[in-house]
Amino acid sequence: MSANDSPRAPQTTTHDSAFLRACRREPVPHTPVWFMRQAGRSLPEYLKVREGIPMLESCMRPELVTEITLQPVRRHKVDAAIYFSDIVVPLKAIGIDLDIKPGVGPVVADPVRTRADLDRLRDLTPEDVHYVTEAIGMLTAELGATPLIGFAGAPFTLASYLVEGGPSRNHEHTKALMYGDPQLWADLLDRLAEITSAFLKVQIEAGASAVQLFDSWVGALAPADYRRSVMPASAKVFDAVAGYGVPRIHFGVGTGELLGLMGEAGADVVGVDWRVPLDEAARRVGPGRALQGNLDPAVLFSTPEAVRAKTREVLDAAAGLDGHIFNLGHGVLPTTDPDALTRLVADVHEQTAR
Ligand code: 1CP
Repeated sequence: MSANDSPRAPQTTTHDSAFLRACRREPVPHTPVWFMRQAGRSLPEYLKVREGIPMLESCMRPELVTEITLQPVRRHKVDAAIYFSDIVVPLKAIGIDLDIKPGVGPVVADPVRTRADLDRLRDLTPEDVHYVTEAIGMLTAELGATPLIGFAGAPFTLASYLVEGGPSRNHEHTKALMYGDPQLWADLLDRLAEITSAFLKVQIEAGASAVQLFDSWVGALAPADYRRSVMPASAKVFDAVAGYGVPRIHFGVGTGELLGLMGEAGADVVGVDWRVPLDEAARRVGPGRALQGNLDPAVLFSTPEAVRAKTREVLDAAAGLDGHIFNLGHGVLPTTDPDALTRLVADVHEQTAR
């Protein structure tokens, strides 16, 4: 079966898909579902095709990217595909010396901490990421009516990896720079906003039907610091791609206190982690935005009955929303049973069929 002849197939075009309709806050035949980090992670078919190929290299092989992106669509019948890549791919593409270390994450050889370091962050051109354009061309041909979500890391989250040199719990070097040299920090985030905007444009022009900005670690900030030191750069990215008319999704973890500001930053859809119920999140985000979320990914380790009950809670909290895309509150955890994800998609579709 190809990715697009889903059993529930009254959708005939990508534009009319449940996912894009929900992003636009239009009526839907069922609540659409996809999962952050659905591509890769736990799937045995993913581990098989990745065998012996380093992560960053796999992101540069269009056939492999196409296969990995399609795997969860085939298996789980999710309502959208997410392009297989990583948030550090555009940084690698402009020549930053970094690697993705198994079991660790992105590691940057020479952290970016001075004004001279900023010069290493040159503009991204479409030629730098020609493999992305090729892979998206192949993917949209295979996906039929199933939308493809492109993505990028948000300026703050990218800055955190660049300044720390790798994954960080407390973001101490990042915050030291943000508070200690506000002008250098602002210039760094502005550069990253330009690179991120260019990377999202490549994906949209190649055929992505929506884009998500991952600001995974921005929940480490207080609202006043977010507003002053981060929001302008994220808003610049949303502005840069506004003209394409594709939905823009904005996601972070631990962002309960930031949801109002994230609503203001300009996205069409705000992603919510599991800590804030969606009805309360809607009050914080304000009108005119769809919401995406927010089942705790750890719930999937519980019994099928418990998963169903927690799913019902999410759907009940979302009942009055103007636009809901079902997702987890953060990415699929690496040891998640793939069957639990397949059951979850079927359950949400069944419970919300209109
Ligand atoms: O969603 C998908 O299925 C597409 C694939 C995808 C996405 C959207 C990958 C593949 N990475 C990402 C985004 C990403 N990368 C984010 C934002 C999403 C999130 O919060 O989960 C972040 C923070 C990263 C950085 C990163 N890359 C980490 C986290 C490290 C940390 O700071 O804790 C890790 C472990 C990676 C490596 C990575 N990215 C993707 C895969 C499949 C892997 C593992 C590869 C390997 O080790 O071989």
